[in-house]
Amino acid sequence: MKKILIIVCTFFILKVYSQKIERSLNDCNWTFKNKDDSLWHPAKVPGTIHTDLLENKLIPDPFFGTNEKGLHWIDSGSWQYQCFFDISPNEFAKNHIELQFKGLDTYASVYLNGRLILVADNMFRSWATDIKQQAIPGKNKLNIVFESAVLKGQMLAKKLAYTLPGEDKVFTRKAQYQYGWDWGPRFVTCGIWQSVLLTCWNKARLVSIQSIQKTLNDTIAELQFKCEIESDNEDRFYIAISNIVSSHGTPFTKFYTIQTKKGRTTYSFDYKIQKPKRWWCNGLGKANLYTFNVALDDNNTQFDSKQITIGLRTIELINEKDSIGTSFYFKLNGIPVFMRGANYIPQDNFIPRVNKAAYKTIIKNAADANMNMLRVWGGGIYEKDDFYEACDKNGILVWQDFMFACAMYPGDSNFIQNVAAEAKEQVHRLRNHPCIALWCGNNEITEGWQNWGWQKQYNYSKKDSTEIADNNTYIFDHLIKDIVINNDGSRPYWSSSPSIGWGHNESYSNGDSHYWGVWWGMEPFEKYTTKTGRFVSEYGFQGMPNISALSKVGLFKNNSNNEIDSAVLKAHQKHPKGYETITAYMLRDYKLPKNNIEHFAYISQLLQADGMRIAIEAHRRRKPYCMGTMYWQLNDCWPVTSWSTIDYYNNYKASHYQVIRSYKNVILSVTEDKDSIYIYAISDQLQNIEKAELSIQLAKLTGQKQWSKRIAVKIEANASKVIVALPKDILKGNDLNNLYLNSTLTIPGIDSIKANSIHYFVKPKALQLKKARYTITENNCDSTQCFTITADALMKNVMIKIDGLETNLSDNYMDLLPNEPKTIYLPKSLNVKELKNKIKLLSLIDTY
Ligand code: BMA
Repeated sequence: MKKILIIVCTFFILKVYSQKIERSLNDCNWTFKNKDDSLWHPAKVPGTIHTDLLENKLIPDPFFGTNEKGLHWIDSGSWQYQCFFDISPNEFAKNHIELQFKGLDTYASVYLNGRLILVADNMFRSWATDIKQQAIPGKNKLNIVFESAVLKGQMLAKKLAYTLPGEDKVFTRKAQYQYGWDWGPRFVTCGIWQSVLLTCWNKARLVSIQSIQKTLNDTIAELQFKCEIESDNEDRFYIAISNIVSSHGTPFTKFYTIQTKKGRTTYSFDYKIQKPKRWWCNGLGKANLYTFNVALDDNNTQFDSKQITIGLRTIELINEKDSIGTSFYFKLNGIPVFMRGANYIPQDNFIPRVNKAAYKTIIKNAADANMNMLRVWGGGIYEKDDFYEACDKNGILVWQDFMFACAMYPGDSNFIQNVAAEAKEQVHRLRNHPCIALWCGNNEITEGWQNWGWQKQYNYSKKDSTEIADNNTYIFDHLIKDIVINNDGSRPYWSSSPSIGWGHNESYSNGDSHYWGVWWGMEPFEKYTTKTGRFVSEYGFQGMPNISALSKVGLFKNNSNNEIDSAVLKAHQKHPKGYETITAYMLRDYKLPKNNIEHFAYISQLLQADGMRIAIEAHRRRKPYCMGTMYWQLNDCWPVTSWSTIDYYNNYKASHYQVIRSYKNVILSVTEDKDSIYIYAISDQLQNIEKAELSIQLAKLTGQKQWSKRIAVKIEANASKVIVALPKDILKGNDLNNLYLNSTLTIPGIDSIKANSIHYFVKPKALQLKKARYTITENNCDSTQCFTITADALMKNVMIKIDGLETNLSDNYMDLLPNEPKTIYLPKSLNVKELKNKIKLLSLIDTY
């Protein structure tokens, strides 16, 4: 008996002795102070210096009013963080005690019990060090000193004989938008921006797992798992790989034996999945995912385990010479897919405030808007895991920029080594995600260097100019490209977006294009129809945030500042000519509202929505010439007037409702020339619609039908086609200012409308709108909450507001046709009966 007990105890002790212990040090009562102060204050990890100062009421809200200006002192200081944590006897007994910082922003010196253990200089890398030598059993003191990135940038810049475009910030590997952007304030923050982990382990551990898809067809997926294992000695272990998602068949484990070497070695294991379910992007099918558990064992003990989630799909970028120029489109699982998406920027200036729920919400919003791709733009951050997990689940492909934007970067060896380590780490972290579709070297560096007049502005000598160009060519055409090829190899690499600037005609026939003739070039929206690239990865127009967002940051604090030229409004517009540009475009299409900021904000949103509609429809009509439309920009990092379609508080602007409509799988789009009206059906569906009915009606704004027609049509799969061309004779005898054309596509036997388009023949300001009478009725709509609005004349751009409530609705800012009821759905959690009296409508005529 005693013997058995000894064996059991030894086994148990051995097992405990061997198992890895991993825990977070986020909650070990962190404190912070200015380096020159003596008083410590409570801090949050992950966090930033700005949010810690705010929580301790040491600064006002950085986003409120004009506060930004008064807070720049923070970025020139040095800040210190500190915490005490215990190391238990069990932890201390391990051979390895590793301290890992998932993210330090940016220039940090880390001390453990007074000894320097780590120096960090890149926000985009994680930092780990073994502290076995410096740690003590019991209480340990961890101290981190952050130096000013602004001062560090200045110091590094001085080492160069010339100034680089982008100036001091380009020397610092930290989110470039923190230095201010044309939609973002300048808060060059610092802090422990991601989690801190303590890992204690013995004998061996799993460092990383890469899943490589060797073969994929309907019967089989052949995978290879590459596991990097760190081992103290030559030893024998088992690797157990289990498919743990029961919806993909019985969970099943495969065992492999390995003989380790001392140090880090990568081992490969083959794994087969029968009848694989492919991962599809939103709109084309289910985003099927497979989760695997990988365990490292010997006969008795599990030393380590990790989970990875993958999707089985092929992704290709088709970038080939053709009769037009050079194509740029993606094939997913062998099928050319038109990308409908947006550019994404960080959701806050202070990233640690963005939690998992916020990531889920924004990606759900993108999926609900019928998007299938987002571009993670190069002036922000490589997003957190939560972002990519949400994209994997929602079928949102990701165009991933490396974090370089609108500037030229240095080429000294420290910088290059730092960038190489960063790129490698990020490719390793993200390469298992099925959502990642493309790696892109940077945003607008080729474009900037060739077209923005930098050579003249900075008066470079020939030698300096060549050096700057060569350094950047090296970074983006060699260094990062090779890292992608060697560490991923399954996705395409594109060195700079766009490859050609919008001032050159070739940009419309080659590669991806950023078309900024509208907005920056003051060209009319109609230019979107002619200046269409092969894949338009940026274009956009500003719209103000909802007035509720602006009041949160103090717009209506006192009555005197509720005008367009108030200091608060100016502070929340970062484009040098933002409001001027909005006003100039407004005058073209709308009547300028008189001294009413609420109306001005509303019309600015309509204008933005018009721009989005015109551009998206133009791009989609040109399919397959054009195979992608990604507007600038999905979201905001603070409350601001910007190109975003969703404001900082997650309110949809009019443009976002428009995007939802314009990004549907099947849409109708109407164009005119001198003699004819063309109705296009654009389908991204993979199946033909053999029998559909198109009903077309010409009516007065008050509803009197002038002309109508019904025809049977076929909608071709994955194509854009004119399904009807009507002679303009049908307009004869009508006043175009009092007319609309309503086209509706239905499928016999199915109740709901497949696609719809309302077309006007004049600008909104010329429409002879009449004040409509309307009713709002509660509806019986099964398990959801809804109400129906019916108006007796056309109501242009009805903005539904529910007093005291901020919520996104199933539709808003839409045109209501005379006597055609429109049902609006609310989130289930709301009660329409209670809210009915609070529903208010504003339409265009109310602003006259
Ligand atoms: C694009 C972006 C950003 C900028 C936007 C609007 O080109 O890459 O640099 O915010 O234009 O100006």
